[in-house]
Amino acid sequence: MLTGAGISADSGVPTFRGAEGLWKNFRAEDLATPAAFERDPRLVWEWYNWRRELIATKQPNDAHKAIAELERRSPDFWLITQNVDGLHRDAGSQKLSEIHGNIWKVRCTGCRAVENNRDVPISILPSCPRCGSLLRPHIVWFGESLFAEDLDCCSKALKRCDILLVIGTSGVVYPAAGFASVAKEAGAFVGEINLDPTPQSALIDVSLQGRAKDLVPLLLDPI
Ligand code: BV8
Ligand code: ZN
Repeated sequence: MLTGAGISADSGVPTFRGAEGLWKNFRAEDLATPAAFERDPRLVWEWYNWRRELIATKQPNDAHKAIAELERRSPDFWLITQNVDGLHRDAGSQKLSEIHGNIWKVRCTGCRAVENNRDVPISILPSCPRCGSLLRPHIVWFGESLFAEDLDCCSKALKRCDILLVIGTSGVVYPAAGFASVAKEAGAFVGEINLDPTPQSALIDVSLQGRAKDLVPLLLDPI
């Protein structure tokens, strides 16, 4: 399975390209970049702190829970999520790749140590307890490559899966936006659950329009 921000929308987490996704009139593409952090780490940390405070109050919804149940029922299952909110893990998913990172992890810009950090609010600007350098969110920003182990794991899963279900993503951010065609070329059946049509809808075998919290749990019902 491949998920995006739309699966967390029903938990109250703003999507990226929906109207409510803006923060102080900044777009994610303006703030989630190494250059933005270089230029104004305080502003970037204020944005992440705002999202951490918001996400800290949110719970997984029925779609997250249904995916965790599908994992338990499936002998061979993998979840690729673009979301950084951690709600799939909170719902019980264990076989997953958080390919854009996790908002509850920080990485030291000096010694590169990665730690869990649940401080809400997080001190701005946070420094590494080991070496004192500035901490950054352990998140893949625009212009940064995904983590090699995630790319490898996703490639293997996409090429061997019988079915790929793409849920709640607008399909504009690469390389994730190309994953449906990777699976399709490898012979998989590809389904989509989304509120709106996406650039991938044309190559998808079945595209269901609706809310993830309503449609994903139906996958658990025997036909
Ligand atoms: C990389 C972390 C290469 C930040 C994010 C081709 C190949 C490779 C790269 C590129 C390429 N073309 C362009 C690029 C550059 C760039 C890119 O794709 N830009 C886009 C804007 C054109 N890609 C990158 O930079 C990637 N890096 O490949 O680098 C490289 C190689 C070597 C060396 C150096 C570099 C890195 C991309 C990762 C960026 N980080 N997140 C943060 O979160 O703070 S991306 C960000 O967008 C989020 O992770 C989010 O998940 C992701 C995708 O958005 P969606 O999840 O789809 O959310 P969106 O709001 O767009 O859509 C929600 C959908 O849900 C909608 O369709 C809506 O209808 C639907 N919906 C809403 N409610 C519901 C619903 N559906 C169901 N139920 C509902 N209730
Ligand atoms: Zn350090």
